[in-house]
Amino acid sequence: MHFSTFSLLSLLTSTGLAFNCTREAFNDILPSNASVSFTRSIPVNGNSTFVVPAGDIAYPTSPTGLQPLCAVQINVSSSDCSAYSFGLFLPDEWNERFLAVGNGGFAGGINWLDMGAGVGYGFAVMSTDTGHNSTPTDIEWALNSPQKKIDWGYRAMHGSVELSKHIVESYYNQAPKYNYYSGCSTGGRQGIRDIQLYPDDFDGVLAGAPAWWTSHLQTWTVKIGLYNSPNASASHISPSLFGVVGAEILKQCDPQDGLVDNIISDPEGCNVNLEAMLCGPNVTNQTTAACLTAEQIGTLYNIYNDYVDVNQTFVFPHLELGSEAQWPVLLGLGEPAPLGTEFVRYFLLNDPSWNYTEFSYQTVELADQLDPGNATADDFDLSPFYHHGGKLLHYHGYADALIATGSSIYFYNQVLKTLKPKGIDLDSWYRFFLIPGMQHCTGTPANMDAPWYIAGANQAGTLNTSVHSVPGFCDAKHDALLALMAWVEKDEAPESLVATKFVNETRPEEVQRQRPLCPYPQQAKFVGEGDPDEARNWKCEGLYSMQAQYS
Ligand SMILES: *[C@@H]1O[C@H](CO)[C@@H](O)[C@H](O)[C@H]1NC(C)=O
Ligand SMILES: *[C@@H]1O[C@H](CO)[C@@H](O)[C@H](O)[C@H]1NC(C)=O
Ligand SMILES: *[C@@H]1O[C@H](CO)[C@@H](O)[C@H](O)[C@H]1NC(C)=O
Ligand SMILES: *[C@@H]1O[C@H](CO)[C@@H](O)[C@H](O)[C@H]1NC(C)=O
Ligand SMILES: *[C@@H]1O[C@H](CO)[C@@H](O)[C@H](O)[C@H]1NC(C)=O
Ligand SMILES: *[C@@H]1O[C@H](CO)[C@@H](O)[C@H](O)[C@H]1NC(C)=O
Ligand SMILES: *[C@@H]1O[C@H](CO)[C@@H](O)[C@H](O)[C@H]1NC(C)=O
Ligand SMILES: *[C@@H]1O[C@H](CO)[C@@H](O)[C@H](O)[C@H]1NC(C)=O
Ligand SMILES: *[C@@H]1O[C@H](CO)[C@@H](O)[C@H](O)[C@H]1NC(C)=O
Ligand SMILES: *[C@@H]1O[C@H](CO)[C@@H](O)[C@H](O)[C@H]1NC(C)=O
Ligand SMILES: *[C@@H]1O[C@H](CO)[C@@H](O)[C@H](O)[C@H]1NC(C)=O
Ligand SMILES: *[C@@H]1O[C@H](CO)[C@@H](O)[C@H](O)[C@H]1NC(C)=O
Ligand SMILES: [Ca+2]
Repeated sequence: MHFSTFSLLSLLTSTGLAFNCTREAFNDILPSNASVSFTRSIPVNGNSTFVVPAGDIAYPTSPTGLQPLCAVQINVSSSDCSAYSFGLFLPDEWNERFLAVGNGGFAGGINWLDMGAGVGYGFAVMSTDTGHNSTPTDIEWALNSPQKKIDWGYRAMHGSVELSKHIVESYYNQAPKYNYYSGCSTGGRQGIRDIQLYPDDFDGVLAGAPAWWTSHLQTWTVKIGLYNSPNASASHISPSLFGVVGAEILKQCDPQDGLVDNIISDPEGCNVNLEAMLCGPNVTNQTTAACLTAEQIGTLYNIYNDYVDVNQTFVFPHLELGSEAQWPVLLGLGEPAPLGTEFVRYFLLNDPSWNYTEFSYQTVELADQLDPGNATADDFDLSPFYHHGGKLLHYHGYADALIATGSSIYFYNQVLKTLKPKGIDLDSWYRFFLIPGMQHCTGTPANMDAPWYIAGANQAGTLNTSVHSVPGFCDAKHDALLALMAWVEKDEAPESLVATKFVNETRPEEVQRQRPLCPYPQQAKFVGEGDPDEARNWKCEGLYSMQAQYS
């Protein structure tokens, strides 16, 4: 397979700017419900750091190494009792394209760091604070605030996109030729929700590990936390044992995918014997044990099986074998995690005194029924986006323990089931890539070392604050955003994407491993000879194992 190299430089254009980077100039072109909070110039030959304004608690890290640009923050009133803000980077050397980036969890804040990665390509880039100011796991802002929930659900994203396009067109005297989106987790949900409601907003959407199923995902977060709580019960697995479980699962599942390489490439295809971890007679101290009791093995069964409730109703997929390294986030607290409990308290019930002991399937049903903020991105009929000519590139780590990977498989299959009967094949405009061994949006367990870096949302910032794209491999074969652009603009569909693992995750000058990712349901297979750490020795020719109910 061949990929033409996407030449970024040929896209860059130095355009005559219509006005200067001043508050007054921007205020002149805004509607009456919007106003400029500030403007700031990153000058030629000056300080190339955009220092994040104090108070952006969700995204405090400042992007560095920026090109000369104009930064502007706009505040938009969205109802009598709500407002959202967004930031825009407008580079002097513009690639004539617009990019919106997303958020994470329930965070309220402008994601200036991902904007910095985006502007590195030459995009005019936007991020919205979604209408409130909070960390990802703090949901108190939603209490009795239906308008803020709508802003978070979809309104702030769409409104910011619309107004940004207007500003970009005014500033450069030219409308963007193409409009893109890149986000992971809640960011993935925001992109998908937006094209469900406003199919003309974007020409290309890069959606990672989307938190699309808000009503089920957040309630499952409570349910899975209950499996492993409280600390004192016999079935509780203390976080000190998660590593023991992860090591045993890796030992059993790594070879079953056909290659011993410390990567579980096909977790659904692993026949696992959990009882191999059962303690013998002499274990007295569960804190120091390297084994599990029968009750604890029972908890593992719950975790590795789908959440199915009354009348055999499927609620949410299970966590995958190989996801253990990230279990502390939802399973290590001795009680369900705030992403679940705070959702029910503040987002769903508006009842701060709700206790997780009151959780039942009725909580899930209520979440489905109310769907506060219309956040849940479950309109599987994406045909309007298809008819717009849009392309959707979707990915999910196979070792993600925050959003079960199966929820992406389920989403893909629901879209397939909805559109194939209408005569719309997905392959020409929607492709989904599983990333074996990747955790939530970024990273891989220390005992796995899987290649995962594809320049998706949140990824560049893990290397350093001035990186964009895939250092050393800035092309459509390795960079998912460039792949999306090639698909949209040149109709070059991504037959595969090469994921990269940099040495120690922090040394972009040294590659440890590269391996292709294949469009679902295809799986990469080692050709049998050569170095398995080189992508060219792999081919997309197998199929992932899968669970019947997800198809
Ligand atoms: C921008 O500012 C410069 C220097 O202050 C000024 O000469 C120029 O006329 C301004 N441009 C516009 C479009 O207002
Ligand atoms: C320049 O950037 C640094 C961060 O690298 C920041 O701390 C400093 O305040 C900036 N200086 C000016 C004059 O903007
Ligand atoms: C935005 O404007 C509203 C009033 O419409 C104000 O209450 C709010 O504090 C402003 N937000 C920011 C971030 O400036
Ligand atoms: C702000 O005003 C514009 C123009 O009047 C309108 O199109 C837009 O819907 C308004 N936005 C919000 C969030 O109310
Ligand atoms: C358990 O402890 C007893 C008494 O110390 C010892 O004889 C036996 O070998 C131990 N069993 C195992 C499996 O270690
Ligand atoms: C178990 O071992 C831990 C760590 O060595 C120790 O702190 C704890 O007191 C022990 N518990 C019991 C019941 O012996
Ligand atoms: C389960 O099925 C029974 C029998 O069809 C029905 O009466 C009941 O309402 C169902 N329960 C739920 C929670 O859907
Ligand atoms: C449960 O134990 C963990 C340490 O393993 C501790 O951090 C946490 O606070 C405990 N949770 C509760 C609810 O007691
Ligand atoms: C919920 O109830 C349990 C059991 O009564 C109690 O241990 C726990 O502290 C309560 N949690 C909160 C946050 O109220
Ligand atoms: C959610 O969407 C539905 C259907 O479009 C609409 O009837 C409802 O008013 C919306 N609710 C909110 C809170 O936006
Ligand atoms: C990677 O990190 C480990 C532990 O921090 C360190 O010992 C090792 O030297 C690092 N390797 C490289 C190539 O930087
Ligand atoms: C970040 O990584 C890039 C790519 O390797 C490198 O060129 C740059 O010097 C690094 N910047 C910092 C601040 O470490
Ligand atoms: Ca393997």
